[in-house]
Amino acid sequence: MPKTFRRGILGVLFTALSLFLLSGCSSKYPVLDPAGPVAKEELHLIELSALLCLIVVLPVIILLFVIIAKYRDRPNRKAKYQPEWAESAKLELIWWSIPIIIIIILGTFTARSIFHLQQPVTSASDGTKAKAPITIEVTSMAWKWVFMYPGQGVATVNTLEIPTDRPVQFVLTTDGPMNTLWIPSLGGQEMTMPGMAMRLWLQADKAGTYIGKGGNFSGKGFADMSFKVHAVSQNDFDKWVSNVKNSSPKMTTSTYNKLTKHNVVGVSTYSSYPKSIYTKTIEEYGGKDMKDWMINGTDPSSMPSMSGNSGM
Ligand SMILES: [Cu+2]
Repeated sequence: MPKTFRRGILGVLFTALSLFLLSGCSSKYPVLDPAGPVAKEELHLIELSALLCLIVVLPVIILLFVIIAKYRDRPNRKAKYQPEWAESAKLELIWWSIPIIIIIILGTFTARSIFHLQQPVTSASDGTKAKAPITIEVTSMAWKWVFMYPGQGVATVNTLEIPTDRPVQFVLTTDGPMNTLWIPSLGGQEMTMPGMAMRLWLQADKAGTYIGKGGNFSGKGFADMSFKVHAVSQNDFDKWVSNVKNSSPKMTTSTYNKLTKHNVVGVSTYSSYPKSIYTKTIEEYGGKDMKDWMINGTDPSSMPSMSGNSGM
């Protein structure tokens, strides 16, 4: 290879590497810049699996070059030529035991986190005990998001307001195609499925505006199913609620039915909504045949305990 050509390749590689490293954990990559305890715990899992992968990836890449250098056929080759070589108990032991150990470590930590995240976070960002959770009922539609606040009595479309430092229990269903609710800054996604009330605990430590979106392709208007999440202090949240109550129109059953039509709409807020509409939607799609805890959307205590305790 001519020297200038080689230098050119090195230059390109170096630029690419520095761009990658210097871009850091900006808000362009919300998963790498967690704004709450759930996303933080999930980021730790991502980091752990990346590190464990390196245990395999690094030696493989190094060995590739070592083997090319050592075994290539050239005049002064010192390595033995062994075309009949087939088996080595020692090597087998190495390349079976390492992945098994990696899987055990990864499996243990992943299972621990999964069970842990089935429960609300118990402490606020300053280490004090977390406030009582707030429940938000989420309905994905073609192609919009409807959020209902049973505790506050208000509803929104394509915009989400949450208090900081307080666990949010999302209850998820769909009145249209399946989707997933995803707020990458706050944590991983959970499915919205007809006839079911799925649950997702999230919490924002920092006030700010985060991106929310659907993570599961649901047809033509899917790309427009993104919304802004405004995480604000409890005070500002209360102000927002009373503001919506005083100045926004009511969501009637006919408003709701119009929303279920296949179209893309903007942001709107409602001072009230038909109380039973969420449960009705779940029942309509077969929820009435499900077990109680799947449709009884507003009561977190009705969910079967998966971890047995929250001390993990
Ligand atoms: Cu499912």
